[in-house]
Amino acid sequence: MFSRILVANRGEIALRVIRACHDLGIEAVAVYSEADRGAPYLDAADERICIGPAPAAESYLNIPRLISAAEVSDAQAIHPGYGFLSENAHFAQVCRDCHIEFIGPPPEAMNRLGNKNQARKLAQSAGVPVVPGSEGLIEPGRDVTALARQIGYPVLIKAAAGGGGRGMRVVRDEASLQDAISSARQEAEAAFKDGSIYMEKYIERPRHIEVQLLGDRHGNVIHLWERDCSLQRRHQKLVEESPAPNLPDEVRRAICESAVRLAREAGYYSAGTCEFLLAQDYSFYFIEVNARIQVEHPVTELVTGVDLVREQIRVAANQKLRYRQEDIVSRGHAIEARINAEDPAANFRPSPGLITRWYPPGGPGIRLDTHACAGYRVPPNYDSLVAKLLVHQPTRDEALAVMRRALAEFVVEGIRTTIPIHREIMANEEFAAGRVDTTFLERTWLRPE
Ligand code: MV4
Repeated sequence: MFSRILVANRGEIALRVIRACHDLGIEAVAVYSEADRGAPYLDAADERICIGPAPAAESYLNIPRLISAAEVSDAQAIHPGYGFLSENAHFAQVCRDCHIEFIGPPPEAMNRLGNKNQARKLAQSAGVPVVPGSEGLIEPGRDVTALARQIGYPVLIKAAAGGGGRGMRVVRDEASLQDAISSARQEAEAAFKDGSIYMEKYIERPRHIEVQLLGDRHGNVIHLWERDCSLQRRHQKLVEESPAPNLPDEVRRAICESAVRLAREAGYYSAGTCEFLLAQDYSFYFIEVNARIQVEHPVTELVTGVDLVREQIRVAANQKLRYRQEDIVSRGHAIEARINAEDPAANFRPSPGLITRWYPPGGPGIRLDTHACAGYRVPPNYDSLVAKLLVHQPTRDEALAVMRRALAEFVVEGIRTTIPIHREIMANEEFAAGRVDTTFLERTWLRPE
């Protein structure tokens, strides 16, 4: 087992990894940019190394600086957290070449799953449902009219180099197909310097269901059930929960077992998440794999009792999984609300600055993963997440009630946060009934962009 791990990230996930290291008796080396100098969470680490100025390219994304920090601090492994370099296959390879263990999946699996077309083919060979579509890119000159008829309207034109919903176009009838194809190609070329596009059946008002995976380096892969992440704003998740409400058990099992088949096919290990679209008729379709620990991993930790970050470290140290699939039982209901330094009343404009008052909730069944406190200055340079408020209760109704109480207690001054919109969401009857799909927020609250 490692004696020292370098945590190549910042904020709440850096603190989360530091805690997992300490729970395993491992020393943690934190890195920080000038924008994070003096941040209180850094005091939790055993050593702190400044890796550069505020811009991420010169600090948290700077591979030579991270490798140097690991070498000067004698760290045997690096945990990338999420975001930054967490899904960068080149970084994972550089760690391997420098004999520093990368705590995450192998670069080969990252490459296989990072390419949309390869991932789709892997899914098909693993018997995992994919959205009916063009089976690859739409090359100029292809008979798109026949293709759209074969798929069936409405169809969705997607930019191959896009992601997070960028460069998508819904086409509901043949008359508007050609214009949509050419404008989608132009937009993709302008936005991504790559005009490649493909076509899929458009799934109306889908839910976003994702499956937590955990694999070791001895061929064992298990799932840790699903999370419903449908409540999003512009492809940024705001609320996640498990189990997914109103999901029949046989569908739940089918989705989770599909994810395990795909992970095996990809030779995946460490923690990862398989994302699916769930249609209104409960048919489901693979969309992508997130080859990293995710922001919302505590939702799964609460309902299964498994410490995912600690298991990632054990897997990286070549240990076999301590769990068999039958050991993973989901108990109760967990909900996470992402507390971002943003102002919902100002179209979620970022709201960095000094936190002058911080009164967090507590009590039975509440978990608050945060690096913030009174006196902490939220820097403007990075993502706006300042805390994850989680509730775990025997039933969803009880989890909702405790979440409402926790949000009512939570006082933050000096910056604006998403607490007010979470209070409204948790009071919304559609949400309370578990009838939320990915269009919920824009239909219920948000002005169209
Ligand atoms: C779709 C879709 C409907 N039909 N594909 C958006 C980002 C990318 N991860 C996949 N996305 C979608 N792909 C087909 N064929 C609807 C979405 C989508 C979405 C998916 C998951 C979570 C939130 C979303 C918000 C808007 C659209």
